[in-house]
Amino acid sequence: MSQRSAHLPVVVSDEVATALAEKRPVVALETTIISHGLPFPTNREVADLCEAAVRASDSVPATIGIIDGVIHVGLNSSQIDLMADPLSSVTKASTRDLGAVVARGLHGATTVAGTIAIARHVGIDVMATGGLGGVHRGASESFDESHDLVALSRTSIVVVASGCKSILDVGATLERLDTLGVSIVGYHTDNFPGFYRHSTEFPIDWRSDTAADIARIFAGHRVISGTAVVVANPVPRDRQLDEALHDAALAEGLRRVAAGKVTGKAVTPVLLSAFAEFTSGVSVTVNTDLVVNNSTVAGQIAAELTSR
Ligand code: PSU
Ligand code: MN
Repeated sequence: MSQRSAHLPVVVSDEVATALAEKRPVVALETTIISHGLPFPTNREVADLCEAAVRASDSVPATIGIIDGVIHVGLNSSQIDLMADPLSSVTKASTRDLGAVVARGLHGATTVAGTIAIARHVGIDVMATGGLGGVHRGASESFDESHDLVALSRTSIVVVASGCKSILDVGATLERLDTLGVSIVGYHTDNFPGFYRHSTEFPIDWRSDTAADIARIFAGHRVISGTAVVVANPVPRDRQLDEALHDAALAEGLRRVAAGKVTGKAVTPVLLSAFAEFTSGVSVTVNTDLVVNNSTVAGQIAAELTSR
């Protein structure tokens, strides 16, 4: 248990607190993917699979979420049950929401932005997620860009992700990451991954084939820049979503968003659930595979960082 500010209650589990104190590797995991990104009961299984993957890489998982207005770093099993239960009322919490969720005593599932803010606050250097938020299609009209982008620009942390979600405008998202000075390193790839798809048409400048190399890059990067290093780890080709099915599901999702006049933080969950329905759950399997792989790689990078 650690309390850094009376105004923002943060409870770090004993296991995570001990690991951090002993400078052993820790990986932060988010909860929006559990509460708002994947359907029940798969979401609950994925939470366990990600933690197990981090452990298999000799690191300690720290799943982050807010319960009754208290931020927890290292949720226990029954707390993760609550996050996964569609009947519990869990607010999607980006950085801007943290103060309000805490002040109101609510439950909150943290996004990439919310998770890295908390992770940095307690001294965690690595996070794993599925796909980053980014610039939405049609953003020149809607102005819909994920706060994840800005959060990555001001948080010194490694985030392992399978690119940004393919529901987004990938090219515009990459341009924005460039503007914001966020570093991108392809893991075993020269192209930016396409979330449900192994790769996009967009090349990236830096490629790395080992966790030790990524740890070296971040160790230097963090000295001179306060931005994140995004490790872009693609889903294996033989596990990716079929391209035609992907494009048809995306068209259906975008149709639903337009027809329902969906805006703000509901857009991404509506698109992901449209994919799940339209693909009869295949997209959920792909999302599971990629986030578990990302957890494995994050654990390896965290282990390399602490052994430096
Ligand atoms: N990766 C997934 N599924 C998700 C997310 C990431 O595989 O649901 C979540 C993350 O929490 C990310 C959020 O920060 O989606 C982006 O939401 P928005 O576009 O509203 O910023
Ligand atoms: Mn948005």
